[in-house]
Amino acid sequence: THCILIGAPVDEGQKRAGCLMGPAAYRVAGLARTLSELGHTVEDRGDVAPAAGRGEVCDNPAVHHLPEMIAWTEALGAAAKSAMTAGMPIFLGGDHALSLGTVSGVAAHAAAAQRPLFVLWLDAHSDIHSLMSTRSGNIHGCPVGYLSGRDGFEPMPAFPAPVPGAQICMFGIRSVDPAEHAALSASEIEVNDMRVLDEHGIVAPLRGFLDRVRAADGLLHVSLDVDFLDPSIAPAVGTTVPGGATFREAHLVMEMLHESGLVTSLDLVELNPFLDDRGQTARLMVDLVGSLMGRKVFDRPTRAK
Ligand code: DIR
Ligand code: MN
Ligand code: MN
Ligand code: MN
Repeated sequence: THCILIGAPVDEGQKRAGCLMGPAAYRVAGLARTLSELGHTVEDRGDVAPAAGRGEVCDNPAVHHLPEMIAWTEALGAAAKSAMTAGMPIFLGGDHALSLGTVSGVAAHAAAAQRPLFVLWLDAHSDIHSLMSTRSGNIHGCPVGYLSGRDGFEPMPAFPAPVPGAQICMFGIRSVDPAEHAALSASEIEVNDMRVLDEHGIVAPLRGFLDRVRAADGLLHVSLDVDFLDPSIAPAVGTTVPGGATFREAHLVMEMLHESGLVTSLDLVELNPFLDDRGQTARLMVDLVGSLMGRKVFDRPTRAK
């Protein structure tokens, strides 16, 4: 695979400064070396820089940094769309608001290629607010609302080719606001909360989703929020929630994604290196990308596709 690293030092989608150091931390933790040692080619396109904000406002006074986020969304959308024609983009975040832009570009590419886009959301949070429903005003809680075509995003640019709920699947969910609960209930989004993982594990629900992607000949965008992981193994995130995915569960997700051969783009989001413990979380995230891109102890017997 030709892996295209794109830094997205977005810090305006929440209020705890530090995510802007994420791209540097992934580079220091050896992401490029990990990928090339697995036999991939790596192209680092550096960090995306947004244009200046234009002073846009919306009707919810809680929302902050809207002009900056519109500029990020436009710049990252363009970077994502162009990278999709050249290889597999890996976006180094940056808080989760960056996905408004990355998924915009990926969705525009999918529409042009006439392929359905599927989205796998690995997160403690469902991130399905609109600009009108968010109480915190933190736009990192809004990307799924935006990419699924929810109302309430004016004056953001309209999302190109919204992703139908039936093509969105979430894992690891354990913190959902009331307005998000209502939006999820009214959607066809598959929400695998932690209770589902407790009862059924990772394998059966994830296999079901991947089989649907394959049957539809879809593209698959994976958005990996650090807080998907349990805080005991991944402390470097501003919004830790107890009871997250374990080390083994997270690697299992990544190995299954690798075996599926379906992943066409990846976000790494919410790493706040300022909160890390000697690079532990950055290294874990790089190791998870290693598993996603083919690192394993032994080959598995091939499963009939
Ligand atoms: C909460 C927290 N739902 C909010 N969201 C996220 O602020 O809207 N935290 N994404 O990481
Ligand atoms: Mn998130
Ligand atoms: Mn989260
Ligand atoms: Mn978060």
